[in-house]
Amino acid sequence: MSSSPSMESLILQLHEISAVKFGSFKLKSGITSPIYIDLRLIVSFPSLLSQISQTLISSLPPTTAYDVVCGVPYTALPIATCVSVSRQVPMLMRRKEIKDYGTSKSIEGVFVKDQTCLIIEDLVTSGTSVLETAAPLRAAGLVVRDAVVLIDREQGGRENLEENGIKLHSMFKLTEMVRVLREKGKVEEEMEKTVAKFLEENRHVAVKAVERPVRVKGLEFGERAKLTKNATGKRLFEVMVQKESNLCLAADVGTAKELLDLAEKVGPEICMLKTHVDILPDFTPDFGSKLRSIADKYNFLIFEDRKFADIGNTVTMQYEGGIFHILDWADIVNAHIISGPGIVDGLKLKGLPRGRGLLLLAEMSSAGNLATGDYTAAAVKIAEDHSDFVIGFISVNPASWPGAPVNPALIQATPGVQMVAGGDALGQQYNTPYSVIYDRGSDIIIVGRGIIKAADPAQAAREYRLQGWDAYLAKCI
Ligand code: 5BU
Repeated sequence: MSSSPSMESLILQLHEISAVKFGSFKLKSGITSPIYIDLRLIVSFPSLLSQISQTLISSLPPTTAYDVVCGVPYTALPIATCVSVSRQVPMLMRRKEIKDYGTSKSIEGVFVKDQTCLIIEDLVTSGTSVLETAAPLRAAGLVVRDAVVLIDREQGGRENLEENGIKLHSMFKLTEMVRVLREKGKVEEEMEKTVAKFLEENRHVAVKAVERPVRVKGLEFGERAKLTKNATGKRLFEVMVQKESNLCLAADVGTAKELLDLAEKVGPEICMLKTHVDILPDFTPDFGSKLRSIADKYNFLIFEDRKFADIGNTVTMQYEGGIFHILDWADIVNAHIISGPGIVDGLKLKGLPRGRGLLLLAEMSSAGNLATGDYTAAAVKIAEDHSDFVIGFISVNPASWPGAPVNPALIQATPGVQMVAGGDALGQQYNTPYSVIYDRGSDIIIVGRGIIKAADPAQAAREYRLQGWDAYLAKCI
């Protein structure tokens, strides 16, 4: 197949500016490659950048329809910008990091649900970065069907994207590029053969890297509901199935009024709402009944994150009495096991007759916490011994526990979740919804600031719900 003169000229220019190099290069994956492509350089050559952008977009089949474009950060951002400006198509930007302040949005720009977004990328190897950009776009309600790329390294990206419903269009393939450079006398025939051999040997390496690990098919929530002995645990599984939601909102807002307003907005998206009732300065005795009626309206459970930690006798009083009367309105509470199994007996005494459920803190999300190893194992043992009342765990990486997965009747709920991994200034550690549910074996994502601080918490909750649920579905396949 011969390349057009304009394509040949682009390839020669890329070689000219050393965006394409031959030799021996260690790639991020650890593989040594005879060819290295660095398209970040093109920002320094505006005329080339403009030509590339024009040729790229013209290389799409004329039937490709799109309302907006989005470049994969960072190298493709200037290319997408040029396309947007020259074609007068609006652009979106996907954040790689989400700010802890301001809007906390993962997608910047204006769009409406069901618009079609074309993804623009510089180089595709396995397709992972395109998928990482497609996920939040899709979670926000956009349709992603096509991705256009400057160079396809022919290492499985096309097939991988196809499997995920994305058609890959490339301006040229790596082998074509090397052939043109050889024909123009820029590389020796020997090097062309070396590159061809390298591609042949590594054709599927990249795909393997993004393939899901082989794992035992996860039991569906509906099946697990039948296994649990506790009425609240059963209900939680059922609500998750009914609402297609494994999202728990951590409603850590400043006042009871704000909390109730937020519950109204986010209610349709969540299976559970988590409170810290002792942070509400305007708490009144009717708080519980008000929240309860919102929970009934939108079909979610209430989880007071009280983290009981005392001896059995004391916690019975803390659970039932005081100002908050937690037992009256919270479906679920949680407890540390530092004081031993007596704490479960104490809480059970009050909670079980009311049909309530308990989560045990088997792990924590904060840096340097001590809930690890034998402590986690002790939580599992106590849960098994009290499975009439204990409905599951607060956990971080239950897939790593000895004997994992543990009893499927027990639910795993994980805090420390945001769209982008990272942390806050006080030791909180974040993982993404996908890694929490799929890789780390949890069931429920607990999200606070990722939703509360968003400009539109209901929309953000929807994004988290879709991501969490997609990851759960992937686990069931
Ligand atoms: P964030 O804003 O998404 O970081 O809020 C996390 C919530 O989960 C917050 O209410 C914490 O008190 C809660 N949490 C946690 O972050 N880590 C833990 O190990 C446990 C609870 Br237990």
